[in-house]
Amino acid sequence: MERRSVLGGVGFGLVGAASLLATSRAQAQDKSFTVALVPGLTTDAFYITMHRGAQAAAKALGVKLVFQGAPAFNPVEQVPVLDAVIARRPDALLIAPTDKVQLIEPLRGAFNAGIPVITVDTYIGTGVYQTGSGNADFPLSYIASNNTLGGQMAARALAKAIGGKGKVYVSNVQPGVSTTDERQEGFISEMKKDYPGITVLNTQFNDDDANKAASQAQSVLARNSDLAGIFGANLFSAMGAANGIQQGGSAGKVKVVAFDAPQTIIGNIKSGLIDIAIAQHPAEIGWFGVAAAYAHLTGQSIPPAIATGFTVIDKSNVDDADIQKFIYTS
Ligand code: T6T
Repeated sequence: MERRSVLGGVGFGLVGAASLLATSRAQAQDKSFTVALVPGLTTDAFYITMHRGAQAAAKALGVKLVFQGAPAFNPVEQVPVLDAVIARRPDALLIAPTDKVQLIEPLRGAFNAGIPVITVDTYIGTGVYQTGSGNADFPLSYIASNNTLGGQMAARALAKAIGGKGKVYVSNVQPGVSTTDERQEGFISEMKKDYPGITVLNTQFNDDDANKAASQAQSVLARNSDLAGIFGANLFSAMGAANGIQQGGSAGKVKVVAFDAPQTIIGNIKSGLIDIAIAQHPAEIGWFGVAAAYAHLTGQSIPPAIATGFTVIDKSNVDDADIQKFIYTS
């Protein structure tokens, strides 16, 4: 009798525990978090790959992920998208701000609405957050490549490709974008420091338009028949510069170092049009973005900066199996 009642008790306990588990799972589901990811633009393989990494983390953590962005990389188109996202009151916001100054006030709107903000890829202000100083330290964390270092790496690669002498220039997006500003600064300072035989011509700004970057490459080439190399500071700048050089009949003669690694750039490395690509790890940025948001939403502390890595791709490793995961998804 005694024994039966004990067993009965255990049985009841198991049933009770199971229903408790089910209830807490239901409650957890009720509380499942929505994280919004606002990219620099939606059709860029870099942000598409970032989205893929974010989706993987969201799936693992049971987070609902919303991906909403503008069709072009500029504040005029990004801010209305951001406002619409804020109106939907996500539990946290991941965003790649398209201008380090112009996005401060729109993002303060999210902060004032109680939405935790984490910037991915690009930053606002100085990118140094949670310091208690300045007008743009309210985001919780900045998750990105070390872009100054990336620019320095590009300078060394281009200097090597052109034998340490000649004229080069940076093909860039537009001033005010934290990532590409830092790549340019890193590139120019490294050239000045270590390569006295290299002349860096004026930067050409293309508004993230590969066609514009291509015609600029042809114009610079027309003015400087001895042009030795170009640093394409992002995906569209690099693709455009390489096309311009090809159209100008100088493929292989003018060396191109690319930031970013979509399929097209990989193809250009194989054909010899581009010498080196510095691949960022956008999936890693997206993954850590969602993980950091989730950590914060569940009461953990998160670091104010998380640096993700690079993989340098050239002809020697472009077909290696372990390189393939760093090629961006289209
Ligand atoms: O290079 C990336 C990104 O890091 C940058 O902020 C903007 O351009 C890209 O999205 C590539 O197009």
